[in-house]
Amino acid sequence: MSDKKNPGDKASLTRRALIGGMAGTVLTGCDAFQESETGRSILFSGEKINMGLQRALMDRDALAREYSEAQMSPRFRANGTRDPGTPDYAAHVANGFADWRLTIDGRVDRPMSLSIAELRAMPARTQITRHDCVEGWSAIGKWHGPQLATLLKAAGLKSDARYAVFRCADLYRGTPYYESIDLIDAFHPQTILAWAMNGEMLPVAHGAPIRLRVERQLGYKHAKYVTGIEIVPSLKPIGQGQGGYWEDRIGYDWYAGI
Ligand SMILES: Nc1nc2c(c(=O)[nH]1)N[C@H]1C(S)=C(S)[C@@H](COP(=O)(O)O)O[C@H]1N2
Ligand SMILES: [Mo]
Repeated sequence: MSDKKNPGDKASLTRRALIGGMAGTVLTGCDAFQESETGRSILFSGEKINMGLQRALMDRDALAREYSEAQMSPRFRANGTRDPGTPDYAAHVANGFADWRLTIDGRVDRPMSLSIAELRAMPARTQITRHDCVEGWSAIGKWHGPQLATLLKAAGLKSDARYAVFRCADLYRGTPYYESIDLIDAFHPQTILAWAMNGEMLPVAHGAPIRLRVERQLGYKHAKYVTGIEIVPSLKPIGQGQGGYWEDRIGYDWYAGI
């Protein structure tokens, strides 16, 4: 069911194991975080290091809880955009997303453009997790797709890479939806680009043909209808600078960890 022997066992995912798996080709999430201005000021500001905060930060590689098939919600609500509804998107639906491309560019060594067939051919992870929307509902569903880490390792991050920005095909109230995460979440083993949900092709309402699952974060971070991933050194020039559609509009927290 999953590529981890025991996905619920936090001890099976030590920070060492996570870093070891990265083969030193890219900065690790934590190293990158500590090197970023924010990271350094949070971790090392003031006379005393706040050990509680530091421990909480270091725990960000812990796995989100995974559930059994029996625990899956009989109904999983769709929220936000339920169909991008543009002529362009309708054409993609009509031909089964055969021409959909996922681009990976920005601060990478090898910019990529992948078809859905190519994404479906990649090694994938399956996980049954609980989605928590900030509006106060939750649902447990099964997600399947390649780990984002696999794609980012293939693209190769440049040393100033700090965030992954997700571009979406839908306009929500006239503006393209977008979201962003840091490299700790980008390389988290449960961060996947899901192309299947509950054992079937990802439905339009839930973000077909691909959507982000970033299981340690609230629902609005889980970008649907993803067309591009841009690797950036800073979020300031993106949108209005707050890192996401709702962050820019109504001040939702950029870091929505759960
Ligand atoms: N592109 C895009 N992604 C999005 C949204 C959206 O409106 N557009 N809504 C977000 C919110 S608030 C939630 S709770 C989840 C809902 O995912 P679901 O429709 O699969 O339940 O998607 C998130 N990702
Ligand atoms: Mo949400």
